Amino acid sequence: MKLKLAVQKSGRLHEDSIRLLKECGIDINNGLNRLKTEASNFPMEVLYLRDDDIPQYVQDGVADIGIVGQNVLLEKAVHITEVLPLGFGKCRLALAVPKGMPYEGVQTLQGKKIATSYPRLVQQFLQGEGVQAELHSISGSVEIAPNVGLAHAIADLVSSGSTLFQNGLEEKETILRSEAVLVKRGALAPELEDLLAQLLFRIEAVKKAKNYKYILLNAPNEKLAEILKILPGMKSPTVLPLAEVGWSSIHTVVQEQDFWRIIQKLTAAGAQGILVTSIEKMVL
Ligand code: PRT
Ligand code: ZN
Repeated sequence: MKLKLAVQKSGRLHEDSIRLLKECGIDINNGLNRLKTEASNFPMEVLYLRDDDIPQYVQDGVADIGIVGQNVLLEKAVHITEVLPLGFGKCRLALAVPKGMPYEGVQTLQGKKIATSYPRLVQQFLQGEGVQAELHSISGSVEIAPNVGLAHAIADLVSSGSTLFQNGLEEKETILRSEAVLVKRGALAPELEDLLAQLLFRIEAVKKAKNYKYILLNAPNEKLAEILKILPGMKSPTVLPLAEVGWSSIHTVVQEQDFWRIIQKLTAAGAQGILVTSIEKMVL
C-alpha cells in the first residue's frame, strides 16, 4: 500500500513542498511535466494538482493527504482534517480599498462591491461584522478590480504588500492568516495511518531542526561556569577538554530566536572560536 500525497503542480507551494519531502529523506522526481510520480525509498505516490483541487481530491480519496494553503482549505467547504502547519506559504487574506477612500472600519463597506477569489471566507467575515456587501467572485488579478470600476474594494492574499501598493490600494482588515498545512482524509486504513505517522515523525524532526543551531566554542576553564550559565541547551551542554591545558570546548544547541543575544553574551564572557552550524534533523 502506498500513501498518496497531493502537492501543487506548479506555483508558490510547489518548491517548498518538494523540498520538505527531500528533507524528510523521501526521493521523488520533480513533477513539472507529470501527473504523478512514486517515491523511490518510501511507500508514497505524489500527485501533482492545482492547489484549488487538492481539498476535494483528498476528501474523495484520490489522494490520502495533501499540502495546501489554509486559505484554500477553508474556502472549500470540505470535510478533511488539518494535521500540521508546515511553516511556509505564509500570507494573509486582507481587505483593501483604494488609497484615499474614506474608511472608518468594516461598516464603510456596507452595500459596496467587493471583488475576491475567496467569497466564502469574505462573506463569513462580513457577516461576523454585521456588514452586507455585494461580492464579485473573480479568479485572478483581483487587485485591478477597483481601477477598472468593477468593485469598490477587494479581498485578496497579501504577503509583501507590494501588489496592493502598485495598484494604489491600502490594506485595511485581516480576514485570515494562512500558511501551508498538511491535510488528511478523516479516517485512513491502518496501514496508511502508520505511513502517515512515519511521515509526521520525519516532518517534526525537520521542523524542529530548523528552529535550532548547533554551537561549538572554546573557553578558558576559569570562565566555564559563567559561560555555561548563559547557554540554555537542550539538556546539559557537552564540555570536553582541549589539547591546550586550561581550556575546554563546549558543544550545545540553541534556539534560532535566542541566537544573537546568546552569542554576544558568550563573547563578552570570554568565549572564543565560536562555530555555528545548522542542524538537519532533530529527534528529542
Ligand atoms: O495553479 P494553481 O491553481 O495551483 O495556483 P494558484 O495560482 O491558484 O496559486 P499560487 O501558486 O499563486 O499560490 C498558492 C498558495 O500560496 C496560495 O493559496 C497561498 O496559500 C500561498 N501564498 C502565499 C500566496 C501568496 N503568498 C501570495 N502573495 N498566494 C498568492 N499570492 C499572490 C496574491 O494573490 C497577490 O496576487 O501574490 C500577490 C500578492 O503578493 P505581494 O507579495 O505583492 O503582497
Ligand atoms: Zn489555484
